[in-house]
Amino acid sequence: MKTRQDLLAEFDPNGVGLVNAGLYGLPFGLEQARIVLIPMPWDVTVSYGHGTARGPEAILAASPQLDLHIPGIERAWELGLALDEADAETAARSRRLRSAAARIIQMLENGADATASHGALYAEINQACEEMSARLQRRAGELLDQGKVVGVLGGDHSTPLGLMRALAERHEQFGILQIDAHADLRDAYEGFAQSHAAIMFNALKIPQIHRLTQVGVRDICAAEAELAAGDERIRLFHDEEIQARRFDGESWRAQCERIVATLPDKVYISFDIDGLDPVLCPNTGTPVPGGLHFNEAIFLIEQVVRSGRTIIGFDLVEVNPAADGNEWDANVGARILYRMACLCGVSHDMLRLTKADLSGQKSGRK
Ligand SMILES: [Mn+2]
Repeated sequence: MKTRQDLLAEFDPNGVGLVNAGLYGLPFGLEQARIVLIPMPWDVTVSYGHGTARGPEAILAASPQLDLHIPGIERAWELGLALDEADAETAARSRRLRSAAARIIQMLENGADATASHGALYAEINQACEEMSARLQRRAGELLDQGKVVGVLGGDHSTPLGLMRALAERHEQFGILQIDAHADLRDAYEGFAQSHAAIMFNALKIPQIHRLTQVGVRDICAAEAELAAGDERIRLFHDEEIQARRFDGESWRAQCERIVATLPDKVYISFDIDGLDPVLCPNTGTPVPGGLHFNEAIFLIEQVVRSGRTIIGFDLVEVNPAADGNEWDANVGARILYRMACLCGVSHDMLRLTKADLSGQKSGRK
């Protein structure tokens, strides 16, 4: 079997990204990979625009477009990043249950009590969601036990719960940094226990998760705001407050320092693409005006890494390819994913940051 070094010796990072090569045109298989991304083509409980189940394949297709060089990260392409094979059962179930769920969501939107009349269908969907999470938990556990760092590529925001659970079996405590337009703190949504809008409510049931830091939230219901205010594990950085502080002259760096200070040493990053300005994700399921810009999000993650914290896992969710084949959403998603994976690699000393931190402050990171 070829090693990662063998493959790198043959690899030209300046070459044309081959469309039939792996993710980003990289040569690594699972054996050589140090970071493995598990695709989760699943969007059963999506309430508004659907299609995020096609996110992983769209990001894979858009990924050879990227240049692999990242200014300030030494030989980033050497990280060893690979995409796991999609679980065919997950994709098939999502397709089948998605249309059933859409029917009952439409009934709810028309004022009918579908939870009463369609109890059996709800039970089937809720069970399928639980099984989806259990399958991911098993697969992520296998990869973690092989020494890989694992990321999830959704799919909707319900998909990474199984990875969080697998990490909780292996780490005593960790925190989540969530970049998202929504708080996702609903106690079930539209009758679905594992709704995309309930992911952080469900994550907080995992005892090992003792901090949830939310950034960019700007669409939040009263019950979620009450929960966020009353749960001492939650730190909410509302998008409007972030912008207002900037209008008043507080730098993004200073804000990032306050955000990073809320996080423990081990950090899981849950990146909902709708946390960004919708200009960068026009087709995402539930877009909201406002949000972070690309470089602000990357800078925030970089500050997490520079602080010496370790990114123990991550996800990118809710990337929704346009129905007309426009690659923009997937292009942005592919870039966020690559940068996040490489910064995760830096936090594990797999890669090295070479650019100076312009603040001049010493960082915990070599
Ligand atoms: Mn979300």
